[in-house]
Amino acid sequence: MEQYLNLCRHIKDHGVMKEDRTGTGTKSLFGYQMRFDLAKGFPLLTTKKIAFRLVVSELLWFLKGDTNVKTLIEANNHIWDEWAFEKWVKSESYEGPDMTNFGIRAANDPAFKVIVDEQMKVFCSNIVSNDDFAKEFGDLGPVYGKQWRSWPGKNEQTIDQVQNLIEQIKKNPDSRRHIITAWNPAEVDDMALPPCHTFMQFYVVKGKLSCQLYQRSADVFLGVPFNIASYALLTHLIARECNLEVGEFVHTLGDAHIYLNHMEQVETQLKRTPKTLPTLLLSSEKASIFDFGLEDITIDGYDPHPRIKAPIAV
Ligand code: UFP
Repeated sequence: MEQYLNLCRHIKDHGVMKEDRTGTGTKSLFGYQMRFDLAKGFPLLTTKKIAFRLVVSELLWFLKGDTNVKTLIEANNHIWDEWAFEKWVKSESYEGPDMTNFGIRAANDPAFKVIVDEQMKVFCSNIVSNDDFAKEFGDLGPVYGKQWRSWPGKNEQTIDQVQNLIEQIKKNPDSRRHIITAWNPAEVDDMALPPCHTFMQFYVVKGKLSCQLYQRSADVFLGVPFNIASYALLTHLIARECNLEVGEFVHTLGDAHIYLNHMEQVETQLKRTPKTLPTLLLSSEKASIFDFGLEDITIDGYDPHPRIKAPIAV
């Protein structure tokens, strides 16, 4: 994963200070590309521990077409909580302490973070125990799952981009139109977070499937290692379904940034030496990508350096 460490170094050395929506501040640059040969091991970062089970449960959630955090929270995956929580604390139903700009305030004020964490616990337990609450506040709007599996088409019909992609890769591998897009301009404003990984293209040559992702906005410390693992896994799943070997994952970034409150963590990571990449194991029993469950996807030989904590910019 030298590619990833090179990206961190490149932003450190050549990035420019840039203000951002969250008020945190970043060092940023525009346009960068990494390539990962998936035959040479699964690209799960080894210079800090990544919770692979979270990558798996999120990807399966996308693939099922789900857009409600309830499923994720039930799988003990809390990566989308902040986005749903924000909707709740801004609503009339919310009666707790003031949560205006809770993300940046919690990052700068440990006492306030305790209060946010308490409210977040209340939120998560409401989501799990109360179906009406989950329907109203758990839904993130038409985010990835909706656009991937049921993009609103003509005459009230929906388009299943994932199913279509698989069919086309099987029928017409040489096509240059193997595309899935999550960026739906008509619906972006209704999403809790406009898609960061916006557009992917697949490519088949010599029996190998490659995938290129265009990511419009990339939180290099927290988001990117996760995004690499997620798309590498998606490429493996689709390759398996189409009887192909895996080729490369090509990761193209738009605004590639390191948040200023992640700089120290990045330095820690740059001092570490990468280890051997793990291997992905997929159950041979499931016929279709849509049938995969958490237990069918595991990683072998993952021996990373310890976890590094960092606040998420909301
Ligand atoms: N972000 C990622 N990867 C993701 C994801 C979010 O890096 O998969 F969902 C980061 C990028 C950015 C923030 O720092 O989240 C989104 O903010 P904005 O919409 O202002 O780009």
